[in-house]
Amino acid sequence: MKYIFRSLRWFLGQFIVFIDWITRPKKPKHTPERKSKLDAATANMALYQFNLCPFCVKTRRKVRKLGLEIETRDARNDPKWNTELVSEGGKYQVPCLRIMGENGEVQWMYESSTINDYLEQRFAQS
Ligand SMILES: N[C@@H](CCC(=O)N[C@@H](CS)C(=O)NCC(=O)O)C(=O)O
Repeated sequence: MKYIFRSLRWFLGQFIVFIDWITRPKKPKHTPERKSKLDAATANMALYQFNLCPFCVKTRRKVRKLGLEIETRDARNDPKWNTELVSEGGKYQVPCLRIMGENGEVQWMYESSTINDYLEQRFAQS
C-alpha cells in the first residue's frame, strides 16, 4: 500500500511539473539597472525545495514571473540542504526561503503563500 501511495504521489508530481512546464509564465525583461539591483537583492536568498512538490512549483512560478534569480536547494536529495533546513530552519517542510539580511541575520520563511506575498511585495513593479 505504501508503494502505491508513493507511486501515485510521484506521478502526480510529474504531472504538475509537466503542466507547469507547458504553462510557464514569461520572464519579464528588466532593464540592466533593474536587473542588477534585483540580483543584488536576491543574492542572499535561497529557496529550499523539492522538484516535484506542488507548493514549490507555485513559488518557483512566482520567482519566474517576477524575473528573479534565486538559488534553489534540493532539500529532498541533497543531505547538506536537508540537514541545514531542519537544524537551522526548524522543520522539514518546503518551500522555505532563507533570507540573509544586511547584518548577517538569517530568516527562514515557510509557507508558499507567505513567501509569494513577500516576493510580490518586495519585488513587483507597481
Ligand atoms: N502549507 C504549506 C505546505 C507545504 C508542504 O506540504 N510541503 C510538503 C512537500 S509538497 C513537505 O514539505 N513535506 C515534508 C515531507 O515530505 O516530509 C505550503 O503552502 O508551503
